[in-house]
Order: sequence, then structure tokens, then C-alpha cells
Amino acid sequence: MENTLVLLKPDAVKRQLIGEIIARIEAKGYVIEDIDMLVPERDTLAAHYEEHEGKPFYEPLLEFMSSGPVVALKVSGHRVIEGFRSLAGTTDPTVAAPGTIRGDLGRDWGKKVVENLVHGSDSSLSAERELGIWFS
Ligand code: DAT
Ligand code: MG
Repeated sequence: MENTLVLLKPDAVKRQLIGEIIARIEAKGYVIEDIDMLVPERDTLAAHYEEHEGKPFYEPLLEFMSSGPVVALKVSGHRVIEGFRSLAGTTDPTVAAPGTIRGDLGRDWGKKVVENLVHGSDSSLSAERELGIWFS
């Protein structure tokens, strides 16, 4: 059994897609183990996105992520880290495959940062680290 961190980003909350996205996670057979809705502190986001510090989209990314409430989810299941990334689709919603969360529900709004509705941990190391940040 494995756990992953999923974030429903401020665009997902503003567009009232919380239910739609959680329904896809549950329909796939994964289990919501914990849930929290909050406007993230900058420190939380800086820790979460430390790998992207210094990149051109870093500041817009932190600004976007603190622009409103997000929903943090601890999700469990066999191979859920890989499985949720597959449900989410690739980073750029314009080319994310139809059938995925980003491909079906996301688009490019022409902003400095890509708004793509969800975050999912990309490895077991990231999942452990990120769950420690959001659910300590
Ligand atoms: P992912 O969220 O698919 O794991 P990532 O970790 O590479 O993607 O990037 C984190 C977020 O930053 C991503 O969801 C959207 C934004 N982002 C990534 N690359 C970007 C780019 N080249 N321009 C603008 N925003 C970007
Ligand atoms: Mg990532």
C-alpha cells in the first residue's frame, strides 16, 4: 500500500471542480485518507516547490498557489503515486490527453504559470516529503 499527496489547486476550487476531481479519484478505486482545505502559507509552498526555486515560473507559481483555498488530500492505494499522475495527465493541459483531469477540464489561460488544476507527488520520496509538509 502506498500514499500520495494530491492538491486541488486554487483554479480547481474557484471553478467548483472539487467534487468532479475527487469523484475521479474514488471511481478509480483509490481511498481518501485525509483532507484539508486551506489558503497555503508562503513557507508551505516554498517547501513544497523547492525543486523549482530559481525557475522563471517560480514566483508566479507561488503567487497562484496562494491566491485562494486549495484542497490537500492524502490518497492511498497500490501504485497510487503513478496512478494519480496518470489520472491527472501531463503538466500542460493543452496537450494532456482527453480522459485525464487536466486534458478534460484544464486549458491554457495565457498566464505566466500553467494553471493545471491538480498536483500529484511524482515519486515515493516526494510523496513522503510532501505529505510531511501538508499533513504534519
Ligand atoms: P507537475 O505539476 O506536472 O509535476 P512540475 O513539477 O514540473 O509539473 O511543475 C510544477 C508546476 O509548475 C506545474 O504543475 C505547472 C507549473 N509549471 C511547470 N512548468 C512550467 C513552465 N514551463 N511554465 C509555466 N508554468 C510551469
Ligand atoms: Mg511536480
